[in-house]
This record gives sequence, C-alpha cells and structure tokens, in this order.
Amino acid sequence: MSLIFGQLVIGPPGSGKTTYCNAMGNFLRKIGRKVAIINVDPANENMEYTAAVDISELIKHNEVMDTYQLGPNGALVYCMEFLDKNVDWLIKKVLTLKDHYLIFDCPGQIELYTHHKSVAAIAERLGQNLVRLCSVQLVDSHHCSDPGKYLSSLVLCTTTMLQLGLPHVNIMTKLDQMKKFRDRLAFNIDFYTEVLDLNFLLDKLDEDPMTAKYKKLNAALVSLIEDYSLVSFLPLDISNQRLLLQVKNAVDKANGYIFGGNEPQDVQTLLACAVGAVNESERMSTLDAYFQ
Ligand SMILES: Nc1nc2c(ncn2[C@@H]2O[C@H](COP(=O)(O)OP(=O)(O)O)[C@@H](O)[C@H]2O)c(=O)[nH]1
Ligand SMILES: [Mg+2]
Repeated sequence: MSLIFGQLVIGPPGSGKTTYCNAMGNFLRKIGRKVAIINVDPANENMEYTAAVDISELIKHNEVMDTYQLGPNGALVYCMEFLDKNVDWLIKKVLTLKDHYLIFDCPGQIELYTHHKSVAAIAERLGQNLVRLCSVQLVDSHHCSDPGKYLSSLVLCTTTMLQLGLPHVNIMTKLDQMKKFRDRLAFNIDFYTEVLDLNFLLDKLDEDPMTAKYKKLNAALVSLIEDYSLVSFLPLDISNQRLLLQVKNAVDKANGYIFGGNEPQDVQTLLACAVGAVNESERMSTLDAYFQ
C-alpha cells in the first residue's frame, strides 16, 4: 500500500495557519504536487482555499455552542473530541485522496496540542492508516519583542513536540512585521530563531518588573527548555518564495516525503539535493539576504 504524506498545521489563533496552508498549497502545486487542504478547524474564518474535506460537514462549531451552552473554546474541545470519536469519517475521506499531499488546517486553541489527547489520537489513527504527518507549529514573530512572550513560545513548542510525538517543524511567522521592529529587539534575529544561550534571556526577564518577580520560575523554565533542547524556528514571510522553499524542504525531510513521495524521479532527486543543501549556514544566509 502506498503512503500518503502531509503536514498538520498548528499554532495559536492568528499565528497565520490558514494563510500558510493556502500559500504552501499554492507553492507545492506550482512545483507539480497534487495538494488537498483539509480544514479541521470548525471555527475557521477567511478560508482562502477550497477545502477538499471540511470538518463542518461533520460538526458545526456554532451549533455546538448553542446546543450545549458552551463558549468558543469549550465548543472547540467538544468538536475535536467528536472528530476523535468519528475519526473513521476522516480516514475514509483521506483515503479517497491517496495521490494527494495533505495539508491539515487545525484549530488555534493551543491546549489541544499541549494537554488534550484528541488531536494526538487523531494523528495516531491517521498514522496507522499510512498517513505520514509532520506537525508544523506556527508562532507569531511578534512574541520576540517581549522576553516573557518569547519564553512562553518556547514552552509551548517544547510541550507540543512532546505531547504530539510527531516529526515537527517550528516556524516563526510574519517576518516582514519583525523587520519593522527589528531595532527594538533585545537580540539579533538568530538568537530567536536558533534559540541561542537562554541565560541572556533570563537577564532580560530580570529587568522587566512584570517577569522579574518570577525569577525562580523563569530559571526553571529556561533550564527545562535547554535540557530538552528541541526547539528552533524557521523564519517565514508568507510572500517570500525562498523562505517558503526552505520550510517545504524541512517538512519534506521531517515527514519522509523526500524518500517516498509521488513526485517524478527527477524532481525528487533535485528536491533531495536541495534539502541536503539547506544547512545552518545556508539558513543564516537566506535570513541575512532577507534583511538586507
Ligand atoms: N504581515 C504578515 N501577515 C501575515 C502573514 N501570515 C499571516 N498573516 C496575517 O495574519 C492574520 C491571521 O492569519 P490567519 O491565517 O487567519 O491565522 P490563523 O488564525 O492561525 O489561521 C491574517 O490577517 C493574515 O493576513 C505574514 O507572513 N505576514
Ligand atoms: Mg485559521
């Protein structure tokens, strides 16, 4: 049986998931890949793409809110638990898209990835049905402007990586916005993307009266993140094709697409070379070129 490859696009509300799914879908179609975008977010707004499968065919967020008197977050949890219980519905739809590359546009409630079990269970069932997924976690680069918010992003990424247990790529979105407040950042951009020595971040947290009072907690969190040493970010401005290519290459490597995808052999060989070539120094030179 042939494998199906794809990515599970997750991250906080407004981090750019739906925009990314649309842009990555278009980018992959341009290089000849057959792409299907699956909307798993029952509260999705401004979908610019046509979803091949839409969770709202199964359950509607507003109806759950009305019927069970739940707020938006409670209703989202209900919807994901419902999808988990009815995962065969999703698997059946996915198996009709066998020759496609799948992009799952997921809800923006982060507890679904850090604590709750449904998304992890759905991903596991898809995996048992030969869907090879990589989770792609999007974080708004705005968080770099505040040491406390940046630390919380690192905790979020670490926890999600451990909870989901999938191959994983973290992305820092809206790099074009970051360009605007670059001068006001405490460190160079690579400090944030490569997650360099976090003792410097602790110094900054101590300078801010809001975070200084949590000195021991900050130190414990930093130590936890450094001990796991799992997090780094690929920067992305959605309108920049070179940065999109870099993300595509990292995801293809993570979910194994480069070794078993359906692209013609010559394209695959080319892409495999491109992936091999993206090392840290190239990542940095792409970043330098972007900021010039
Ligand atoms: N400037 C800028 N805005 C972006 C970028 N990516 C997404 N956005 C904007 O961020 C907002 C939230 O994006 P959306 O995709 O709806 O986020 P979601 O809630 O995570 O699905 C929208 O207004 C997008 O246009 C980017 O690379 N640069
Ligand atoms: Mg969205």
